[in-house]
Formats: sequence, structure tokens, C-alpha cells
Amino acid sequence: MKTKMKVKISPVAQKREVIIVGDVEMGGGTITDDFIADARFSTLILGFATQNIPVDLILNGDTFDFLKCPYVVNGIRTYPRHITAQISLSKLEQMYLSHTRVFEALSVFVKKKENRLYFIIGNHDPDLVFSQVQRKIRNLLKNKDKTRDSIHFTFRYDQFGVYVEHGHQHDFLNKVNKKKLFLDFKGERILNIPWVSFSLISNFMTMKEEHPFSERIKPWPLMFSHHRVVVHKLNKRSFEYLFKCFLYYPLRYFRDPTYWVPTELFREIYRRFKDTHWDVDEVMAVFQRKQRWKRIETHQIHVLGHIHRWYVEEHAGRVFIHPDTWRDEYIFEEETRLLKPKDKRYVKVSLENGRISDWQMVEVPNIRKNLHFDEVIKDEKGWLRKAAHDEGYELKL
Ligand SMILES: [Mn+2]
Repeated sequence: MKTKMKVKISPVAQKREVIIVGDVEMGGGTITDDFIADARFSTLILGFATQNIPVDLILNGDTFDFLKCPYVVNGIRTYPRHITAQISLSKLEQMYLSHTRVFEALSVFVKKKENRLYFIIGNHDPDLVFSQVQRKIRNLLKNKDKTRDSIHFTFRYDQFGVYVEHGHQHDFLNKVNKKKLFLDFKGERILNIPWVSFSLISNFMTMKEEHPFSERIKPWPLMFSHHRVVVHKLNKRSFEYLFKCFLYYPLRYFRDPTYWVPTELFREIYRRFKDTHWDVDEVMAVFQRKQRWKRIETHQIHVLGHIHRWYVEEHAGRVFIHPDTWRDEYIFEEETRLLKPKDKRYVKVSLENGRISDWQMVEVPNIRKNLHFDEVIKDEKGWLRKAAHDEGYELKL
């Protein structure tokens, strides 16, 4: 007679990783597209796709740069301020054609059924709120399996004691009205984006086309102090635009909701204009103040993006992190006048049985050479092409 052997299996710890990558800003492959790290980024994603431990991959907002991606019809580039789902879909198609390699890596990633992909919505990709855009992304990633939902579009990730959001909701000029994501214009549903985004689209994109490299150079005040041409143009345009926004457009386009200026913005904009302060707010400080006020103590790790800067703060068992951007940016070193390509980073949180066992900021090795500021500003378009070439990306300018 056979006796049933009882085999005791020691419980294997359930492992999972939460990976957070911020501000990728993939554009339409035109002169205003600042993402060129396709090779490094897709290699990173494929690494997560093939590892044994399942992953929650969180693309923390501004994954796509819809804001600076032109709408191209018959070869003519425009930056329409009335953004319908059809315009967003056309931009998405262009982004897919320009960064196919990244989409393919993500498609491999979601094929593994334990993996989950989160698109957090930021201020450069508000178009993700259109259900048509979400459906198209699912199709592009060949996520046909309707029985499991491995692709998510959301404003925040909040699981396992990890809290992630893009951060623009804590930035006075860039926050969106989440209760009113759409506007009605002439019977069409269009995106309701912040006043600053409408301004950027209508007034500053042609300037970005003229000086496509300058905006990649940080810190901006230092870049401005050595690049007066840009400052003069910026001031002139801001002044004209502000003047029209308050005194002309409300009459000229009084039926058009995209020209409405929230009155509380007046003082704020005037203050920023005076100080040439067009950078984003210190969102982490605002976030922490709000959290203290609400007495939220449930999370251990907090990751915000939006600010293209590297930051880690740890106190009393709580961690606050900015992992910086994946678009092409440089630090201007005044003494040497060199432009040093920024390192790329991401946050990795290890979980065991649903609890955080470790976290780290991981640095992706730099493969780029330093550039010279004075040469770059003499030929911004030429250096845009050279930078892309150094990253292994062919620019279709
Ligand atoms: Mn942002």
C-alpha cells in the first residue's frame, strides 16, 4: 500500500519590484522633441521584461510630450490650442513612429502576465485622459488580452506604502482642474489645460523651434544670463502675450473658453514676469506641507516628478524622491563653460510579501561627451543633431 508522503514546502517569499521612471517626454521626432535616449531607455525596459521578479513599471507623468509635439497635416506643423481626441491621436501616431523602439520594449514588458504598466498623467500628456488615446496605446502595445488589465492610466499610484504622482498639481501655474478635464468648444470636446499650457502652445513653440537647444540647458537663470538673445525674445513675447491676454483676447475671442484667464493668476504672472521666473515650483515642499496638514502618515516612499532635478530626502523612516528626467538635458558649468549631459536615474523599490524590503535610486551609466556652451548656442539645430547621434538616435529634422 502506498502511503502519501506529505511534503513540506518552505514558503518562498513573494517578490515584486516597483520601478519609477519620470519625465521621459517622448515627442514627435521633430525639432521640438527633446527625447533621444531611445536606446538606453528601451534596453532598461527590456531588462525589466526579462528578469525573474515581476515588476510594476510606473512612468511617472510627462511620458509623452503632447504639449510640444506639433500637429502635422500635409507636412505643415501647427500647435492647435483646441485639442480634440483626433488631434491627440494624430500626435500619438507621430510619437509612435519616432520612438517605435520604446513602444516595442513596453509591448514585450506587458506580455509577461505578472507585470503591470502604469502611465501616470502629467502636464505634458493630459491627452491621456481621452479614452480613444488610452485604447490606441493599448493597441500599439498589442495588449489584446481583455481578461487581464495590465496597463493603467491614472493620476497616482498608491500601493505597498509607495506613493507616486507627477507633481504638477502642486505647481500653481501648471495644475489642472481634475473636476473639469474637458471644455466644450463649438460642439466639440477639447482638453481643458492650464493657462500656461495654452500660452506655451500658442505663443512659445515657434521660439522653441528657433532656439531648440537652449531649453535643455539648466539651470535656466544661468543659461539666460549667458544667452541674452533668448531672454530678449522671451521677455518681448511674454509682454505682448500678457498684454493681449488681459486686454485684447477676452474681447476678440470672448466665446472661446481657452482664452479665459483665471483672475487669481494675474498677480502671480506679473510677479514671475518681473523676475523672468518661468521655471516650475518646488513641488516637493508644497506636497510635504499639504501632507503634514492632512496628517497623512501611511506611505513610506513618496516619488514626485515634474521638476527635472535629482533629490532624495530621508527622515523618520519616510523617503521623498525626485528621480530627474529622461529627456536630453545638460548642466551648464560656468567656470569651464561646459555643458555636462545629465545622468539618467530611476527609483527601484523591492517588495517581499507585499512589504518594502529595500529601495534605491539607480543611476544609468552615462555614455555622452561634454559639449561647449559657446559652440552650441552658435548652431543650436546642428548640435541637436550631434547630440542625438551621440545617443544612437537618428533625428528626422
Ligand atoms: Mn511636468
